[in-house]
Amino acid sequence: RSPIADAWARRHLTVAFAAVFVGALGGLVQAFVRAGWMTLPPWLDYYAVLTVHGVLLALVSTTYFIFAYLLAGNGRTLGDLSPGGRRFVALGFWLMTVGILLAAAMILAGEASVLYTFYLPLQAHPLFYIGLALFVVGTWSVAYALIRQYFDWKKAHPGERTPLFAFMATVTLFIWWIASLGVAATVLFQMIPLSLGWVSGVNVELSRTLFWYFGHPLVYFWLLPAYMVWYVNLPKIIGGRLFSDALARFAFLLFLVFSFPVGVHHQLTEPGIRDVWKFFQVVLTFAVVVPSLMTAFNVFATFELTAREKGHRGLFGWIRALPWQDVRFLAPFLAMLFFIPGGIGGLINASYQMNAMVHNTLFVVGHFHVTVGTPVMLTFFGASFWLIPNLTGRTLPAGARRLGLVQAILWAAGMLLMSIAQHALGLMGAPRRTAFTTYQNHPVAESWFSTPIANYATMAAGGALLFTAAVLMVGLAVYLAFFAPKAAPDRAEPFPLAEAAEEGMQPALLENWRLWLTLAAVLIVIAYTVPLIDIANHGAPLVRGYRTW
Ligand code: HAS
Repeated sequence: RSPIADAWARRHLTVAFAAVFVGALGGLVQAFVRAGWMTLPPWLDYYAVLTVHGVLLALVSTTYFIFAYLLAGNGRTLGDLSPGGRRFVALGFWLMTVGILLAAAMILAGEASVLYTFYLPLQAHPLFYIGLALFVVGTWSVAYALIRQYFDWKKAHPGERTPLFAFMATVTLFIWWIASLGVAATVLFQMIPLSLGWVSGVNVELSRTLFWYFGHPLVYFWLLPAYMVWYVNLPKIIGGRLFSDALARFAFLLFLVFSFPVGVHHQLTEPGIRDVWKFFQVVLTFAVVVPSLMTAFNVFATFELTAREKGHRGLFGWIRALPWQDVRFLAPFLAMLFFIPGGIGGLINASYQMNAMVHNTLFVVGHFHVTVGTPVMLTFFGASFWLIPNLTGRTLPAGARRLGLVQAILWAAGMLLMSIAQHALGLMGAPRRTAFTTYQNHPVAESWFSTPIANYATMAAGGALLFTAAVLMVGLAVYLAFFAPKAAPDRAEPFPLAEAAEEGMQPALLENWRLWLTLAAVLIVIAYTVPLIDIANHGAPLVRGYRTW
């Protein structure tokens, strides 16, 4: 056990689940408003609710859960935080928390209805941006402590293979560090000066490009910890070993190299970036799909290998051997299934021509609910069933396991309804972001969006199931943290850490950080230098902010 890291992991989890609760409530309200089932009171703006929903679920709950998981896992594999590391984690946690409280207060006050992408020229209150800046700096501090912990261990154990968990945590945190430089640049040098009135206009295309340089690797910062659960924890839960440790490390390194030079695939419809660079980044987007396919192979091979080792035969007979009644397995497995359409949707988005059809429609909203909303969130929910009791020295009672199965199935059912409706509505041209009220009661729009599937009511019904599942999850998290039976020392619910099936040393190449970080830097320079010069030289005239408050 690692008492210091565990205490900080518990604090991070508390914020994560508080954000899940408020964020899910925002989602429910929004789906009901779109379906016309609810009218907001005049003092509550639709876009403020949408911003709360996106910021709390996509940015806050994920980041805090990820840090909790990485702190706990590094503690189990590398040992506890050093006194220095502890100071960086404490500083980071409080900076993040003060920052996010400031930003959330501004959103709730209706002074920052800029959505979770907070693009310019939409302009929020300066305190919103200052809050965001504090949040980002705070994450750097926690990330520094964890990366440092990994390299200290490596130095103290020359020639030894680093633990897979800590290796993966380090890749994930490097991705966060390098990516967040982009968002920090636009917040510090464009958004804060504009909102304080220090400058009269900003280069919006530059801001969007810096944002998406951050925004796409951000999705891998969310995804990779879910992959860690699949690679490191799940094989142990099913009683087996990971098919290939080396392949898993290589997949993570490919994410480190290919996550960044692809952000322009979010800007395919924007002027100001030449086609050749859009094409180049689209090609690299298809490269970043490869490590996900490698993951699907490695994880599925692990399932099959484990079941066959236990004596199950036949082409599909081994599937029956998987622990379907165990929420610690079922929730992440359902999450994986959702990533199949999630990945296919990503490929559609990334295909230059098809993007023109789906961009800025509800299809994209459907896509991110079957990526971050389910593969990531449902995996985190499933992991909570061992992470929370492990961190609080408790057991996981059978009743909680059963309710966990109900939670996972409710979430999956709700997401199925909602995301199918979103994809279908998007293909029929329903816009994203736009409040439904702007075309409500228009007879053509109403008849167009009223088929059984492509229907706002189907979407809202899914949203209601999702909200129920979120409340159940938060209730279970509170129960596991405070009310589940206390265990004798070392008898708490274990933190499952699997071994790998293959033996022997890894190729040294896989831990040559200088090489992989240099490759990442080279690709970033190639993909972004000319587009940024173009944007600076020939970009649109400086634009005044559009104040949302
Ligand atoms: Fe995305 C927009 C392209 C992955 C999140 N994406 C978004 C937005 C979000 C988001 C939040 O190219 C909206 C941003 C906004 O607000 O504007 N995305 C991709 C591509 C991938 C991808 C190519 N996205 C993600 C992940 C996300 C995420 C992961 C969150 C965690 N995305 C785009 C594009 C846009 C976009 C464009 C802009 C659209 C626009 O115009 O605005 C790839 O990484 C996907 C690769 C994944 C796979 C799936 C592999 C499957 C696995 C499951 C294994 C299953 C098993 C079980 C083992 C190819 C690993 C099998 C069991 C059996 C029984 C068979």
